[in-house]
Parts: sequence; structure tokens; C-alpha cells
Amino acid sequence: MKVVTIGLGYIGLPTALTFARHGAEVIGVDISERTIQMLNAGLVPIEEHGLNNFLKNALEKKNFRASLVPEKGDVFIVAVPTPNLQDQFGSCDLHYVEQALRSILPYLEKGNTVIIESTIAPRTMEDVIQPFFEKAGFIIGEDLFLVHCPERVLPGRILHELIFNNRIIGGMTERCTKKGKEIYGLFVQGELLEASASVAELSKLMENTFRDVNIALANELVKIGSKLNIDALEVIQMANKHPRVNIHQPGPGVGGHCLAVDPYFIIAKAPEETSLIQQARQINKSMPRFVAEKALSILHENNGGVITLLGLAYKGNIDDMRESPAVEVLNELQELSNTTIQLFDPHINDVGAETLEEVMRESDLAVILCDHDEFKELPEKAIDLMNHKVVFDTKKIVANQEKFDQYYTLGNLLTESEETEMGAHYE
Ligand code: SAJ
Repeated sequence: MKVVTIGLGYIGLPTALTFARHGAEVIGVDISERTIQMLNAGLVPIEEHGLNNFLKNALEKKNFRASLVPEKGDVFIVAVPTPNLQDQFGSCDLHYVEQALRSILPYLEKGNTVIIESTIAPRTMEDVIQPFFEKAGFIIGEDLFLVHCPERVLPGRILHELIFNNRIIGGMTERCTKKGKEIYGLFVQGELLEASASVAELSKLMENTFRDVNIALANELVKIGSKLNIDALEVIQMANKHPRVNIHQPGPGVGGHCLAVDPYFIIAKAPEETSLIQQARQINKSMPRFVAEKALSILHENNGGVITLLGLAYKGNIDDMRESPAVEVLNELQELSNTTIQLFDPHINDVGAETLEEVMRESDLAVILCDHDEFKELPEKAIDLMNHKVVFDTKKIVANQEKFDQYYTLGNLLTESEETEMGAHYE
């Protein structure tokens, strides 16, 4: 089987290399010359556990090659970004997908299968993609097989989840679905779930929306706890002891290219029907401001002037800053004050300081914004260099809390003077 993958990013590259590892001949196509050069030289442009090894192996076996242009094959897999359009509701921007489809069209032959892995708005396969190929003369389900097979892997665990997750195979016809199942059957050990393309599209979007809405509930709880001086994190721990309750974890906001993007694709298609989804988005988007304000009130309590932000990625142990709430916290802090801000992220090169010692020196407050392993046990040497040993741990991951004079989380947000004030209020 010869597979041509279009897009060699966070999803396309691991997918291409997984096909190669399982015996397919794979051509990976991308519009970035740098990506192509790096890959053919054996260098992986992104951080993802195990990917280096996969690439090395595939190049040695000569069953993977990166190229700027597609070529003929049996299966074409489109895994390009689908960002939000800057319109009223942030609808799905299909222009990379359309560009990818135009690029493969000259190489398509009867009997080929085209798979869209990119996340797309509900009804896109039926209303946009099928008509595109029909216009080019193909009969879908007879001489071209068209499938939407949304990726569902978690960054940081991609190579494992590609194999073991269940996979929705949404064909335009039954024959299309059957083709899709044969193709992913090469390596997927999870269930291959048959669905229509429209069901596949909306399922994928609802998975991330489910998570977004549930995180919003946890974030709202933080605000309630902060107002009533009740530890929201402890409340979550207690409530989750109930067998049917699973409150998610609050944080400085929701980032990444999925949870912060996908719900808008549904909202844009059904604005009147999505008030809960819209409200959840608003709550999650309000968190960076909330965190920035709290950080400033802690800083002022200690008459400090220097904040250190630890972690700029959108979540722990990855190097991805897309839609990162940490960057939003930085923007909010810059808008709200002229405090000196120092930055550090051990997974992201070229931004901020090089070491924890360097970034904590003379700092009055360290704010942890993502749960990188490196922050779990902050070195005493670095803490000792701080001007005030105060930390605001928005992910509650620091194990050696006793090394700080003050330890704040999203569960205990009141500074001493706020607590005194609150006591007076209730007396
Ligand atoms: N977050 C919280 N609280 C939580 C969980 C996450 O604040 O309890 C935050 C994270 O810090 C991060 C954001 O949410 O900023 C998103 O992180 P994530 O780990 O929930 O998800 P992603 O965006 O890395 O990957 C998601 C996954 N979807 C689901 O788990 C339903 C993944 O399986 C999808 O493949 C991926 O989106 C995608 O590509 O759609």
C-alpha cells in the first residue's frame, strides 16, 4: 500500500511514520521547505515522545520520504490545520484543506481512497468535499472512496494512542467505510467504528466540546470558591469520590488547537442552539485575566515588582504554544501593570531565560502556568535566589511546597489582607 500524507505537523507526521512502521510505502508532503529538509535529514521538527526513533527507522528501511509535491498512490490522507476564521462565530477555515485537495487532484486515479483527518465542521464532507471530487468527474463510492476519519490522539501520547485508541471511520458510502477500515486496520488495535461522515464530524467536535464545557464548570467553581473562601480543589476532590461525578481540573484557561478551537465550528453552524457551549467558551477565556489579577494582588501584598512565569506551552510536557493560556496571562499582566515579567519554559527554545536559577533570581512571585514535570520539584537553589519565596501554582503540581514562604493555588486565592477583610465582612 502506498500512502501519501498531506501535512506533516503534529498529526500528519506521526500518522505517516506509523503507516511506514507497519510496512506501507509513505510519501509525506508539506508546504514547508524547512520541514521537508529536516525530515529527509533525519531530524524531527516537533517534540513528541518516540517520534525520532520512528523517523530514523523509516528512513533506514527506505519506506518514508518527505516531499514538497504529492505523487501517485493508493491512499491520500489530509491532515492539515483547520483554524477558526475571523468571522462572527469563528467558523471552520477550510482553505488549507481545499489547497491540499487541489494539490492531490492531478495524481488521483480510479480506485484511490481520500481520507480527511483534519477536524472539520459538521456536514463539510457532504456539502463541500464530496461535491469537489464529483466536479472533477469522480463517482464517490465507485471509483473514488471518500472517508472522514478524525484523529483523536493526545499530544504527548500520540504514537501510543494512534495504535490503541478506537477510531471513527466515517465513509460517504458503505464501500467507502469498508475501504477506510481496511486502511487503518493495518495498525489500529482499538475498535474501528463505522459511522456516516456527518456523525464522525460532529462526534469529534463534541468530544472536545465535552471536555471544554466540563473544564469551564471547574473554572467557574474556582471563582465561586474564591468569592466564598472555600477551597475549590478540595471540593473537586470530595465531589469526585461520588461514583458518577468527574469534575475536571481548573487552570489558567484552555489552550491548544482543539478544545479552544473546535467548539466554535459547532457554534457557527448552530448559533441559536449552542448557548451552553458559548458560555463555557467565555468562562474558559476569562481565566487568564482572572489568574493575572490574582497574581498581581499577591505581588502587591508583598510589595513586589517582579513576576516569573513558569511554563508557556498550552499544557504540560509539550512544546506547543498554540492558543496557550500562559501567553494570554502574559498579555493580561502586561495590559494590567508595568510589572517586570520574566519567562521560562524548559520545552520551548528561544523564549525567555535558559535556566530556572536565572529566571527565579530576584523574583517576587513565581506563577506556574503549566504542569511540566520540571516544576514538580523546584530546585531549592533556584527558590533561594528569589526576592520573596512566593509561588502561585495554578496547576497544583509543586511537591516541595514547604520550601516557599507562601504557596497559593486556585483553591486558596485570598491574600492575608483579603482574608482579614473578608472576616470583617462576615462578622
Ligand atoms: N485542561 C484543563 N483542565 C483539565 C484538562 C485539560 O484546564 O481537566 C486544559 C489543558 O491544560 C489545555 C487544554 O485544557 O490547556 C486542552 O488540553 P487536553 O489535554 O484536554 O487536550 P488537547 O487539546 O491536548 O487534546 C484534545 C484531546 N481530546 C480529548 O481528550 C477529548 C485529544 O484526544 C484530541 O485528539 C485533541 O484534542 C484533538 O486533536 O482534537
